[in-house]
Amino acid sequence: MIINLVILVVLAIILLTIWFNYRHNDVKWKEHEIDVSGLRFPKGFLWGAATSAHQVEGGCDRNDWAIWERSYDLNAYPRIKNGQQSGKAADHWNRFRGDIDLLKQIGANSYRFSVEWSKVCPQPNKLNTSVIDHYIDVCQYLHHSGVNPFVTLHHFTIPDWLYERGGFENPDAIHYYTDFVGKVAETLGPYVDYWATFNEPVVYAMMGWVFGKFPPGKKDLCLAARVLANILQAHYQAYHILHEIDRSDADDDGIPCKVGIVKNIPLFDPARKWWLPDWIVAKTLHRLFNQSVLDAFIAERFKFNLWNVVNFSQDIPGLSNTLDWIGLNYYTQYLCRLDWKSDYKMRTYPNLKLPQTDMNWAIYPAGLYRSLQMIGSFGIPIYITENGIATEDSGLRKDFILKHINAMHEAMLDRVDVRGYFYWSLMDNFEWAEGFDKRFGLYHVDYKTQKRTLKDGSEIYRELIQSVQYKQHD
Ligand code: GCO
Repeated sequence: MIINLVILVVLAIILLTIWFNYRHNDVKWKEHEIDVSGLRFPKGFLWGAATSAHQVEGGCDRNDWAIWERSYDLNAYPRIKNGQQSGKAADHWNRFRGDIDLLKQIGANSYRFSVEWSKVCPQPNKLNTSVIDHYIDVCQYLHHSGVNPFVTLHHFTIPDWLYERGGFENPDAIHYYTDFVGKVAETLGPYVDYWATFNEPVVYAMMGWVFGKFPPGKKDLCLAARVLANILQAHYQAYHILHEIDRSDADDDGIPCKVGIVKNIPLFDPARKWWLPDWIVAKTLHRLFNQSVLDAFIAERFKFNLWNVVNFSQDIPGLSNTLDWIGLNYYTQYLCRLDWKSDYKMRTYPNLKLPQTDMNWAIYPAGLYRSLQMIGSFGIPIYITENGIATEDSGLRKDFILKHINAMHEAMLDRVDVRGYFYWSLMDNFEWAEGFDKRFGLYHVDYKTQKRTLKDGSEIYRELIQSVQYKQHD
């Protein structure tokens, strides 16, 4: 009897492992034979670069990050590498015209940037009109340059007064956020059609409430779940507010307002494909990081579960009708294994057989194809809102750009509806807890002089934008 049971269990394990391997979608194509001039894109495809206010503007001294950058952990180490502070950053606040010219020089037709909540609302429900005037200037200069604005409303930072009130842990944040969104929609609506409500909610919640690397530096999965649920509620409300207020069609395409959310999709794969526990870890992390939020937009219920640590479920009625598009940030793949000594018994690490970026992220272009396939099932337009590399190596940057754009093109050939690609980032900037040392920019920034220089490895992006062909009809 016992022997039969053991045989049955072993058989089940083998069959399940075979099934996972069979279903695993590992794509391959000839990456070394990419012919840029052979790539075809739909007319109106958006080519651009992305930034976020805190990382580039400078003078963001009234938000949670300003507090975080000046604080220390329990071992008296500064929160940011080498005790760096964002300070003037890339001085984009003052240099935005020159920076938009840089976008033009590479042939981009769109720019993803964020408005800094703490500058727009220095106090609860108060609008700083001179700050809004600044963003209107940015939008007008973009318009004059033929560059489409793509505005992110929350890119990781919150005002210091909201931080003191518990940030997104506190459901009051929903009301403060939607008040801010309404004010921005009223003032920038005439210039902007594309709105991203939140950037990478899961990264935000994990880094701030699980890994303790971003403010508020907590380690509590249950709080992370609460933060995410509040963010999804806030997204739902912001979607309707934006549609109600922004009725002016800035780019003359007949649609005045297009609202989406930006989701980072890291790929989680088993370190050992023949070992079922690694598959289970990979699937568990995928469910936690990727599916939890994506599924909420289908099921109208946000579920966040991990072993017996967190078991969260909240209905969000109406959520399924609140995406006009979805933004994909794609950077890398993680290999996963069961590890009794690690937190939550799971360990992830980069595939060292692949080339690595300065962030120690493995370069895995096929992952872009796979994540596009994954969100392609939503059946709504997709924008790649971030994809890029931190490296000092020109060859690696060139290769990265070429292979990822090729992977995107492959997905489009397989009928995934991609409408735009934004390289992260336009220029070097403040990489959060990593400080200024990790250089993602297309343009190198000399922080002493603020001089920008196009990197050799970025030339390919300019060449590509200028040489790809456009389809007349789909
Ligand atoms: C994020 C953000 C960006 C980062 C970029 C590189 O994903 O953390 O959207 O602000 O700078 O992704 O890490």
